[in-house]
Amino acid sequence: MKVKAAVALEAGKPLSIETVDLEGPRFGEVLVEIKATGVCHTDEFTLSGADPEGLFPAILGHEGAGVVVDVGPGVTTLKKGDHVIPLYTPECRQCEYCLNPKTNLCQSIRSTQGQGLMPDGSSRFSLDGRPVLHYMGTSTFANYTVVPEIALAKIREDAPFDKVCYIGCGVTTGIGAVIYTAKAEVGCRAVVFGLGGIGLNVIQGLRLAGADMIVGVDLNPAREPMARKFGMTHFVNPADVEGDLVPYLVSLTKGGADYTFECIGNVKVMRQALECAHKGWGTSIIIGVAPAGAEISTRPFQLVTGRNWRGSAFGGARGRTDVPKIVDWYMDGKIDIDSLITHTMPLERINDAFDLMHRGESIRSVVVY
Ligand code: NAD
Ligand code: AHE
Ligand code: ZN
Repeated sequence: MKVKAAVALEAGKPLSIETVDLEGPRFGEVLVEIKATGVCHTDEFTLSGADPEGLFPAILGHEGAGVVVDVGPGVTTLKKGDHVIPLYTPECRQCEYCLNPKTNLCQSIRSTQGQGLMPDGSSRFSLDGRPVLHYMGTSTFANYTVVPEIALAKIREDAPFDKVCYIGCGVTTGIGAVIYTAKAEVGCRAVVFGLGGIGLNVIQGLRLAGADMIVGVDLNPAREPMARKFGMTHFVNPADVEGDLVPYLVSLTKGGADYTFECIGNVKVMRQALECAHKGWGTSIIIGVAPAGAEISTRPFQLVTGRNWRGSAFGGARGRTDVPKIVDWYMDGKIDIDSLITHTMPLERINDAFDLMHRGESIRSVVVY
């Protein structure tokens, strides 16, 4: 079939709106009509050329929601008409990783997914007869996409696509990092670095968890009002701090934070986030994605003296199990998604979403098909 897609033809160039060919679903695959998709900083990261796994031409996008249109042979858990959220972290429920309660990183299709291919090693998309690669197994910057059955969460049918698409990445990543990865306790103190589409969800996760102190750190002062609305108790703009930021934050949190979250992708900030975690027990969680070649560093003494350095992908959530529950939290009014969706646009204007992100003017832009 012919589908409308924003194609990343090469790194560092705007997306190109094209009519591309999409083959139907093969064994274990599902054809999904994407109704809405968010634009995450990770899409920008890959488009920029900073992603060591970035491949071109490809159809980016990993924060979508839509409806099942057709299923391939062997598909048993989904049917035409089901509402779904594509999962860049699938959940096969059978691999060594899925069977280990310590991780959400299902590895059953990770290698082909990283090569921009479906599990059988081929692409369903093509343009003028030449293959176009998938991205993160989801490719939601197309109005129809093919996704493996194990990479689709079935969600309730009354949930609005243009809001719950954000649960496909940012909402789950932020809230999940607090609930599933940190397992933050009532009364904890936390510092959140980066108050964008991810960091603000970390803040609402901390509020859900009952944190006593939620410090937000961002260079963009315009982020303060929204962060306060979501539960931030203290705002710190590093540009306004005289001297080193780390001792300032250690003093503000009365000895260091129980939990810190890096939601930027800046390795210098990752070090600051570790070093303002409390001696003896503080845990720092890296969420931000850093460019190819970047490395983190600290004095090993920081770890010897009881700080913990961890990372979180997709908030530690197991998508087919946890995403429908997070959709329920939204529908029950337990979490706010609407306030964070600052811009919506048709696919033809998707490059505006990247411009707004670069200028720090949007929290989340959502493309509605
Ligand atoms: P965003 O652009 O919406 O937000 C980033 C925020 O960081 C902005 O508010 C910006 O002003 C602030 N910032 C930039 N440099 C700073 C600095 N030096 N000090 C303080 N604040 C600074 O991005 P986002 O969509 O929230 O994504 C954040 C990061 O998380 C990205 O690296 C993204 O790729 C990554 N991410 C990771 C996962 C995961 O599963 N681990 C999932 C989604 C996104
Ligand atoms: N491909 C990059 C890393 C990108 C990355 O870390 N992706 C996160 C999700 S970001 C969503 O916005 C993730 O889930 N990582 C786990 C995985 O298996 O990809 C690189 O550096 O190579
Ligand atoms: Zn994302």
